[in-house]
Amino acid sequence: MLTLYGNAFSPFARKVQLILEHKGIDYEYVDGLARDNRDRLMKVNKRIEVPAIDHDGLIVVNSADIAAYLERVFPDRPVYPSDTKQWVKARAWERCADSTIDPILVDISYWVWAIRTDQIPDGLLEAARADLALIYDALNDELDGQDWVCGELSIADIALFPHLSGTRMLRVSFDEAHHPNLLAWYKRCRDTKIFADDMARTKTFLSDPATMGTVERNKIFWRGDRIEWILARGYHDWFMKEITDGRVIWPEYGAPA
Ligand SMILES: N[C@@H](CCC(=O)N[C@@H](CS)C(=O)NCC(=O)O)C(=O)O
Repeated sequence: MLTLYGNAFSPFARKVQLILEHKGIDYEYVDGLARDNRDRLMKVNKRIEVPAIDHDGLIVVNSADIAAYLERVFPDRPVYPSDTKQWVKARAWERCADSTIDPILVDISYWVWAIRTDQIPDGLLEAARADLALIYDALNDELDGQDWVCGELSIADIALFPHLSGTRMLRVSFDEAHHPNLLAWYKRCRDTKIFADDMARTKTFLSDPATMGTVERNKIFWRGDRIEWILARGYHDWFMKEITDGRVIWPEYGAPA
């Protein structure tokens, strides 16, 4: 039996769920970020982060490690390209989604879903747009003449889609006229069952006040790359105030079990 500790709002958990769906692997689903499941999640991941999987008692955490594990144990319908150059490229885009796009989008998302009385700090949205524009340009070039980022559908598409599907709501979407290949790719994803199902799950989660009520929305969970981006863009005073105002949740630490 394989259990996924996921969350329909987490791009990392969505990435893993997309891989499970792509490979046709049966799994049980637990919303790991629902308050009631916090203790259960902590038992499998000391950082209290989703995604995590429990596969017949073997625990794997961190989306890239889970993706590598699933590819190893369930090699059918691969998500990593067999060609070495394409493999390197696919890993690079997965890493870009995980550690460059995610921090930018998550750091500007707090004024959309968290319970706050303040406004987004001046210039933060513009900084996000400028940094994302470089990525959109590169992705648009990558997609020139091909349907998927690395030729065949791969981890690159699977890692990028959950992030890019949120950019319109956050008002930092790519420019459709300037990025036609990216637009065509995005439409192609939406027409592909695993991505359509993923979007439907997230939409249902966000539109249901009952599920939104199960997650922490007063304090914000901060970690590595998301702190790096907010500091690199000069918002250290704002961030310090978040800490001193007691609005920060830090990950827990522990050795691999
Ligand atoms: N490096 C991790 C990052 C996972 C991560 O950031 N998870 C977030 C959700 S997107 C989380 O569980 N945060 C805990 C919380 O919000 O309470 C991975 O790739 O799996």
